[in-house]
Amino acid sequence: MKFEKYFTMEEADAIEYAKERLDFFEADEELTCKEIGDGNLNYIFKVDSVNREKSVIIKQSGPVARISDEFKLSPDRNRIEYEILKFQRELAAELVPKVYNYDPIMNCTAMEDLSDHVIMRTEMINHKKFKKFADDITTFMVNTLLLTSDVCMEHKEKKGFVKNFINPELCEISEDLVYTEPFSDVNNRNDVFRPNASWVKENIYLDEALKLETAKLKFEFMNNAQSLIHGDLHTGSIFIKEDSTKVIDPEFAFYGPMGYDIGNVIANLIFAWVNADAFGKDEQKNWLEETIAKVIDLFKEKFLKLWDKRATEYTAKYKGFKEYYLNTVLRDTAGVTGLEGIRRIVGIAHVKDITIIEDEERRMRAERLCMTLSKKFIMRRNELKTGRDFINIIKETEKNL
Ligand code: SR1
Ligand code: MG
Repeated sequence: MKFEKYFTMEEADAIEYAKERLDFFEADEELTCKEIGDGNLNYIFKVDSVNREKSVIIKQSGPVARISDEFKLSPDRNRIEYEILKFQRELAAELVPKVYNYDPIMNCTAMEDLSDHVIMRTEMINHKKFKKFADDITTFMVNTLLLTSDVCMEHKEKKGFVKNFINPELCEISEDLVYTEPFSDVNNRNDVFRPNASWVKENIYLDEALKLETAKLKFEFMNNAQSLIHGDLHTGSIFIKEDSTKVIDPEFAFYGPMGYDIGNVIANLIFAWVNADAFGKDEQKNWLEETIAKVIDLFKEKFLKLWDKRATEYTAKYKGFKEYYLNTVLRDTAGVTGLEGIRRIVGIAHVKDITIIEDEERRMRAERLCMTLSKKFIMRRNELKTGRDFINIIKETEKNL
């Protein structure tokens, strides 16, 4: 009876829920539970068996965001997340966790416990390096993005997906927090590091040319139903260990531009790079530069190969079209790299890579480095076609700041 009407669970409720509702533990098994979520939106319960090495994650969506109850959110995001995880596992098997159950009343999903992995942002702040990352994340992106686009999917089926994964409230969060508020001096929830306040005013809020480009990119985000994108592919949405990468948290998923996911990955690698710069970790910086370049170049290589193998749309096979299409994806990637690079500094939702820098001078430099290079990614997005081009923007900014 207890779980027949929605309520926000506590740890003890999650234990009861696991016993009553999941076909996972024995009825008399002794269980423990810890709420381990540190994201902006949801509650994550890790339920463990005391005597057996068995555990499960129960992720519950509340009606408001954790970060602030100003964000009222449809718990339908939990359904979207469950269905997307199942679907992405078909497209990119080992790179996505297993999901066991979705409960539309309690708005929760039970899924594989990935505690042997660590959140990638944490590992980046610990200045760790992961050899397989560029290969894994590009496989994930190429498979989930290209195979859900009109290039490969039957068009009526794809339109059904567009409808099923319409995600207006979560899209509104991105439209506001990524595309609008960070560039506006009024009507925003921005949270600017005080020593950089006048810099932000002069270089972001008053830069009309930059603002025009962000408007173009916002309309691209709202109107280009290109692929079933993850929608929030930052290093906090990735679990990692030496030989394995798992992409989690696709609750922001909807049909949007491919470049949104790729740009998010690149921007968050840049935050790690800026953090490594602030702490003088040169080896980490080098690895990050190589990885950023590899993500772009491997994405291109795998994308073109998969296109040849799996394109079904007749006109997509015309000579020169795939290269044209890929160039538009790279342009959007560079644009989103810049948007994410600015919004995490100026906007309400920060990243630890930057906020962990305690020294005021270093944090000022780190933020300005991010914002300056991000502006270039936005303004010069049409020119950036290779991994080297992306790195050149970073290196040139580093040299001149
Ligand atoms: C109110 S949610 C703030 C941010 O957290 C999520 O992870 C998304 O990145 C969103 O923009
Ligand atoms: Mg998330």
